[in-house]
Amino acid sequence: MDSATLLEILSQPETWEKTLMRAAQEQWELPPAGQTRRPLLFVGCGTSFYLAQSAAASYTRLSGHPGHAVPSSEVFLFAPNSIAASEKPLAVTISRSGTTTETVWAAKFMREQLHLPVIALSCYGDGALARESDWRMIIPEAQENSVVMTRSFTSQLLGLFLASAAAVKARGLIEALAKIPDRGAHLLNPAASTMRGIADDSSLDHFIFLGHGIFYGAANEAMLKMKEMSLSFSEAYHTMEYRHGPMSIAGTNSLITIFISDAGREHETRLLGDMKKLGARTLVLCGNADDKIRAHADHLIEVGDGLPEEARLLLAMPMIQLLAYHRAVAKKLNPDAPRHLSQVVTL
Ligand code: F1P
Repeated sequence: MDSATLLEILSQPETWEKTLMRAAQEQWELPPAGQTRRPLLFVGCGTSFYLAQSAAASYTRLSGHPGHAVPSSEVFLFAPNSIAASEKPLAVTISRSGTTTETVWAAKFMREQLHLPVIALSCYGDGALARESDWRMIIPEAQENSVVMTRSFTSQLLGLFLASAAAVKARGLIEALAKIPDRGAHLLNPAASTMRGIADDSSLDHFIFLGHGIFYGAANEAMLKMKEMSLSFSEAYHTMEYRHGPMSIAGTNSLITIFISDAGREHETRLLGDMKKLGARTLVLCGNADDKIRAHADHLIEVGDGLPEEARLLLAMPMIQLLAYHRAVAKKLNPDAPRHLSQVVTL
């Protein structure tokens, strides 16, 4: 029987198409239409927290207002450290299930104790989180049978990118995001064989994911996918942070994956060369490569020239999900039943 996780990974282009339609029909905006533009606090757990990190970085760039991301537990336990009394952010709580205890607690705390308005982003409109919110962005098409989040990560993040772009009428970004279902469908098959080749290389047992800006959340999510699905030793850092200590354990058994950004491209390319000198192998995820990138990339995925970072991030994530999936299969693990994990964490 086909793996639910693999089917859901491969269904992403179709799910993105449905998300685009829903966002347009329901006219999603961040902040919601009629609300003043203001700081946003993105809140979630696990994959949903890493989704929050990328969404927050994109919101800050697009809106010119601060977007911050915090794990749900930091809200109801450490609000004075994470929500300045002077700031009255609008909260965006993110949860595929809509029932994760910590995120529901965070929503209740922000509404009842801090008197903050709360948006719920979920794949389920009937969960406790939806009931604890003032606005709802629900993407039922991204629901999953699997434990690990794949299409729910990219589709919910797409929804947030679209809503942030709609609020500031960033037409270029909206048009670029409208292209990702078709582009993604063309990328998946050729990239799958590249990812399977890396996954089957048993000389690699240490996976580092590096990203700046909106790609830092993606690097964290990539790290988590490798852990959850394939029980691999994986790490994630801001790209240029890697030199400041963590590279001490890089070696010939390491695969260093870099999400190439716009502003950091030159520095990221130089770091690639430096990491090759340590004997590490490299996987580069970029819009389009140049000769310098090609010189240092052992494996290269080009998702498309001229695309904004948000589109590139969404197109790159299925590749990482496939890497984690195929590494699990190579290790004779079942990605549909990850060790110690359940689909929802309830306390
Ligand atoms: C969040 C989460 C996932 C994790 C696992 C358990 O779920 O922690 O990130 O991969 O599936 O649940 P949710 O709040 O987004 O439903």
